[in-house]
Order: sequence, then C-alpha cells, then structure tokens
Amino acid sequence: MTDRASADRLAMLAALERKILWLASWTIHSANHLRDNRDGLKVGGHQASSASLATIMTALYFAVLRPEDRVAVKPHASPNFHAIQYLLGNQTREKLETFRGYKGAQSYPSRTKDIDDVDFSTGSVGLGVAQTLFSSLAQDYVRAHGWGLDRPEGRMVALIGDAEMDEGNIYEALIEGWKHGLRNTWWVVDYNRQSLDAVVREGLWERFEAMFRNFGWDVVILKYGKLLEAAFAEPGGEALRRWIDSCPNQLYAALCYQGGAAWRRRLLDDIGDQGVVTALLERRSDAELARLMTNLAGHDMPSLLEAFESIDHDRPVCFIAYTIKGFGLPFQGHKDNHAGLMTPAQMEAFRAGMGVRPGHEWEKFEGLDIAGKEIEAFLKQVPFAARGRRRYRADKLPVPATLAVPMQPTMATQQGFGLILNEIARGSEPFADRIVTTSPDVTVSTNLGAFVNRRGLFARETLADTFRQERIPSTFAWDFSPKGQHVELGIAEMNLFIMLSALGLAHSIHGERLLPVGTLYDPFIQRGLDALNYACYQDARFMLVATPSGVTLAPEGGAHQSIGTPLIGMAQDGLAAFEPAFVDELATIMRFGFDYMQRDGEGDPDEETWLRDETGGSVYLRLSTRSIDQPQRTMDAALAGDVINGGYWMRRPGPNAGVVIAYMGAVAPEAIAAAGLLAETHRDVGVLAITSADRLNAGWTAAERARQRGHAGATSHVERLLAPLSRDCGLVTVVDGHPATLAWLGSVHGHRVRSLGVEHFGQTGTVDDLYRHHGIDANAILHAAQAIIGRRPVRYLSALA
Ligand SMILES: Cc1ncc(C[n+]2csc(CCOP(=O)(O)OP(=O)(O)O)c2C)c(N)n1
Ligand SMILES: [Mg+2]
Repeated sequence: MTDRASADRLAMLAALERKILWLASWTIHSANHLRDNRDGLKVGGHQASSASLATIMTALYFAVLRPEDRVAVKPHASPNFHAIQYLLGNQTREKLETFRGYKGAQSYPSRTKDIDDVDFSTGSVGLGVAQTLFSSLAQDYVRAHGWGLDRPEGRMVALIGDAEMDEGNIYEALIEGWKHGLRNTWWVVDYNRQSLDAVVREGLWERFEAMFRNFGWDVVILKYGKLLEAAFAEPGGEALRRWIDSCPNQLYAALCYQGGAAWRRRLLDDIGDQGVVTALLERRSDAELARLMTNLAGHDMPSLLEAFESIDHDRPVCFIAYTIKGFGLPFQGHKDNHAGLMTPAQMEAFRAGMGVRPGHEWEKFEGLDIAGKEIEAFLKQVPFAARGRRRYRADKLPVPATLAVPMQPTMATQQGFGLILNEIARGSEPFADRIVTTSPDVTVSTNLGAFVNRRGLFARETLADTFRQERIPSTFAWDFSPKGQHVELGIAEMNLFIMLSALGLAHSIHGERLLPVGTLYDPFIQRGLDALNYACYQDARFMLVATPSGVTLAPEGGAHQSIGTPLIGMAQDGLAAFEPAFVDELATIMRFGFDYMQRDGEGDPDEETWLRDETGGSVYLRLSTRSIDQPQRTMDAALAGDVINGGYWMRRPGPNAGVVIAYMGAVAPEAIAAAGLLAETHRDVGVLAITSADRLNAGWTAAERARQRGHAGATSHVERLLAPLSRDCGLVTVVDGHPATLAWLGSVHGHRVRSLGVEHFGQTGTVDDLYRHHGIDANAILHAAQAIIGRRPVRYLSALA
C-alpha cells in the first residue's frame, strides 16, 4: 500500500470508528430512554464495554476480516456489532431504536434472534470464546474429510473481555485445542483491566502470556500506541515508559477518568525533573497529554492493523490489547462505569462534539469529515461484507425408514444404542458418513466402542493403535486418522457441549452437514448445563445420549445418580428429550432424531400433536444400563408414531379402569408387574408407556394455547391418550427421576395422581434395594394404587421400606 493509500485508509477507519462509537452510544441512549419512561430499568453493561472495543472492532470488521471468518463478540459489545452491521446495510434503524426491546436488536449478539448475520451467540461469558476454538476444530474435521474444500479456510475470532478470562471453561477448551492441533483461531483480549465490579489484578497479562505460549499459541501484546511510542523516543521518554509500566491499574484508570490536568499533576509529582521529562510534558497541552496517555494500542488503529495484518501463519494467536473501558466517553476509566450511562446533558455535549445535528442521529455519514459518497464506496468494498450474508445452508441427508437393531430377548437401552450405531457403522447409507461421535473420556463406557472400532478416531495426522501393532489383544481399535468419525475429548463436559455446539452448527458455519452424537453419564449433564443451554440457544443440532442414568445405575455409585435430568430434558428449549424403556422404541426414536436434527422449517405446529416439529432441534436420550425383557412385537407405523409423540398404551385400560400406571424408562418392569398383581383384584387396569414426558407435555400446553387462540378442535397426543379414562380413574406415575416429571399428567383431564420417583440420592445398592428404598418398586406402585382406589383393598401389599 502506498503512503497515500495507507493514510486514506487510516482516515476512513478513524471516521468509521467515530461513527461506531456514536451509533453504539446513541442506540444505548435511545433504548435507555424508552426503558426509563416505561419501567425505570437501566441498560446495563453496554456503553463502557462497547467503547472499549470500538477501535478493535472497526479494524477487524472494516479492514482485517474476510467473509469466511467467524466472530464471537464480547456480549456487552453488541451495540458496536449492530452499529457495524447497520453501516454495512444488514441492520435496520427500527431494530436499533428498539435495542433490548421487543423484537429489537438483542442485548447480546444472537444467532437466532438477531437479523444481522451474527456468527456465534454470546451472553454467558466464556462460552462464545470456547465456541470459536471448537468451531475451528469442526472446520478441520470437515476439511479433513474432503468436504467444502472449494471454500477458503476461515479464522475463528473471539473478542474477549479480560474479566471473561476468569471463566474456567476457557482453560478447559485451551487444553483440548492443544491436543487437537488447533489452528486458525484468534482470541483478542480487550485488556481494559476492568470487570463489572472491579479493576483487575496487576500483572494478569503475564500469566495469560505464559499460559498461551505453553499451549503453543502465538501471543501478541499490544500495549502502546504510535503516539506513545513516539513520545518514548523523545528525551525523557524512557522515564515516561517506566512510569507507565509500573503504574497500578487502578491509578491508570482513575487518571484516564480525571483527564489532562490530573495526568500532568501526577506525572510531574512522580517523574518531573525540571529537565527533559518536565519538558516532554510541558510541550503538550492538557488535552494533548490526555490523548497521549490514553493512546494504548487497543485504541491505536495503525498499531492494530500492523499487528493483525502481520500474522502470516495459521497457529492460534492471542492478542492482548490494552484498552480503556469507556474510551472517549465522560466516564472512561471510572471503576463504576460498567452500567454507566450518559446523562442527557452529557449526551448533548457528546452529540455536539461528534458534530451530529439533532434529528440526524441515525444518519450514517452525519458529522464525519469525509464525503458520504466516499464512505459509501468504501463500505461497498469492505472485504468482510463482500459476499453478502455469510451463513451457509446444507442439504438434508436422507435417513433410512428404519434403523436395524439385532434384538436380544433381554437387553438395556444403552446396549441397544451401541448396537444400533454399530449397524449404522457397518452399513453404507450416506448419512452414516456424516455421523460424528464425541465423548469426554466415556466412549467405551457409554457403548460407543463398536462404532469407533468401525469408523475410527479423528485426528489430522494418522496414528495407529500401538496395542494393535504389538498384537496385544484388546476389544478396541484406537486408530486415529483424518477420516475417523469419532472425536475423543478429555473429561470436561463443558467441552463436550461446546464441541456439540460447534459440530452441530457445521451446516451453517462451514456449509457441510454433520450429525453429531455426544455421549456422557447422565448426571454430568449438570456439569455442562450452561454450555448445553448455549448450544441450544444457538440452534446447534446434535444427539445427546446420556447413560447410565437415575438410581438404576445402582452399584455404580451414589455420586453418579441423576434425579433432576428428566426435568432438565423437559425444560430445555431446543432439546426434545426421550427416555425409552425398550430397544425397539430407541431405534424408532434415533431414526426420528437423525431426521429431526436436520429440519429447519417454519414454526407452524403439527395439527396432530401441536408440537413444532417442522422446526427441528436437538435430541436428548436418557438411557439405562439395566437389562430388561424386551417385548416381542412389530414396530408398526402407528406404534412408531406414538413412541415419537411421547407415549402409547402398553396395556389399554378397560372402560371401568379405576387406576392406570404411567411409567417412563427403566422402571417399566415394575409398572408391568404391579399392573399384573393389581389385575387380580381390579378390572381394566391400564399401563401407559411414556417415551417422552417432554413431548407429551409440550404438545399439551401448545394445544391449550391453540384453543385459546380459537383452534377449538386442537387436541394433543396426551389428551387423546387419557381421554377414555373416566373422571374417577386415578393415575400412578413412576419414573427413575424426580416425581414432578410425570405429576402433571393428572391435570390433563383432572385425574387424581400419585407420583412416584426419586427425591434423594447417594445410596448405593442393587437395583432392587434402591427401587425399594426410593419407593419406585412394584410394591410402592401397589401402595400408591391403593391410596387412589381407596375402599377396595389391593392384594400383595407388603410394608413400605
Ligand atoms: C456467565 C456469566 N456470568 C456473569 C455475567 C454478568 N457479566 C456481564 S459482563 C461482566 C463483566 C465483564 O468484564 P470484562 O469481561 O472485563 O468486560 P468489560 O466489562 O471490561 O467490557 C459480568 C460479570 C455474564 N454475562 N455471564
Ligand atoms: Mg474488562
């Protein structure tokens, strides 16, 4: 670039930076104005945080990034992002005017709720950061399999708050990234040395630097801007540099807030020498001195461009960029500035300073000293936006009508899962090639072993299993290759979920459809719950297989029992939860799951179930290690439909049924046994097999809403199932999980309910011991039935444990 071109570019970027600062501030101000009038809420955490990243984001979006790059923006810098997209023509004024309001631009960039081409949602700090790392691994996976090679490789970029670096999941991700030879990942730390509450510890950057280098990253420290560098070269400059380097973060921040006169007083007190240093200071006015002292590299465009543009390798890079929180605003550097807003008077002064006339606040080129036409021309050729919207689509892969499963008379759902995947791996259906399994060190113990034996582990470099080479007998072949279809993770469930989030967005981010299947022990869903929620919020698509589960894992240990996960499955938006009892149900659900994961229709509800099945989503299967007798039956279309919709009559109740037993999952034998015993004294007892409390419940509430909106005939699956029961029939529900999971069934048509389940954990024993202990065995079911039936005694009761 010629000097002239470079100067022109710098002038343009300076104008755009100014515009971003203005538009972001005006967006926040407008939103706050609306809120204040209505309910007095303040807009928190946006203003100062956005200003902190304004220069860096201007440099990246308007000069450095390419269309194939993907970015996770620090959540509370979303006003910058929306402002940038507004300038590029991808965001509307209406959405900015209703920032944080109903259907307005989102407080934190959102893939699903914002219209302006957000790459990765952020909000829960730390998760978007790790998402970029896993997304880069997903990119490597896709390309190593020979897909999408006609598209350029993208860099996955995270803009990170320095306090965000406290989130532990970032370090878990760093380790995993190192193991997989991470590439093409840039993390830019907005080192403003301020968090929400506080000023960060001294010298944190040194720890970051050492750590990143340890994991093979390139580290670039961006501390001084060009003005400061020039001042250091003046006589007395060395003393100034030494003073800055030893200045505590708190004091630096306070002086940034106080401004030029305060800088002068302090510097003269500390290093004034009546000689060269004093002269260096005296050559500058207060305003110039303030400008010099706040010229940190994170606000210095030439330094930023130089740093970003000089990276000539694909190793991961961490940029630690010194910035000032609230830069350019009246509360810059103030420790309380996190939720800081400008007062109307400050805003007025700021507006005037920006050269923006009242009533022209949303005009794109208002107040800039470059002609609108020139700016427009520049925006048109910004590389990042050169190809318009950057999201990809990938075709749906057909899933066979049924999935084969070698049935055995007695088996567990976990075992069935392994066998079904083995059959898929053995076959040659194209969808099988897109399945990618992943697990945090529980591949073998969750029954993924057979699939992995057939399809291999993924690594960019081939690595043979030494045990196999040495001919040592082993059940598992642990060969790594670029064509492998299993990504083995270390024991970190947060990583599992973010990996699923990354693989499950491959169709949109990398243009290639993957069908990710992740396994873990059910209780450890809670370990990674926020990351699971995050993955669903981004609309990533995956199959989560959690096993073993409940107290049914019995001797495996009290610490591994899960109670609340069925409720998580019901409550988690974007995740259809199933808990089949039998393996033929599981095969039906998995077939559905592989299809459901790929759907992206409009949100219209299904007229049969009132579920929004066209939109698709992710799937959670809660499985068990308990071997139980399998029914001898044909899975016909009607039964398969019921299994997918959430339940069917295992034993249809007669017209005089006084009680019905509704069970879900591994406690099926107890429910069936209790029904058999009850049948000796009571007629017409029914057994309701529930495969998805989640889908039954969702359909019911959706149908209710539809009726309220005028669809008088809307009826859900569970309403139809329970319709034949007389008013005084009671329900006994039983599940190896929290009893509330099924307790709502009574409300569907107003039936009395006794809900059995597990409320305490920690006890070990056999399945029988624990079912008795927790009151989910056949005897407890009989007691509950007795309580409902009342007068007519139930036989075979023994005392409860
Ligand atoms: C998981 C999580 N915990 C807490 C918060 C609330 N929160 C939002 S911003 C913030 C502090 C951020 O500090 P930093 O990352 O340094 O960014 P800066 O404020 O300097 O822009 C906190 C605690 C959050 N968004 N996510
Ligand atoms: Mg900070």
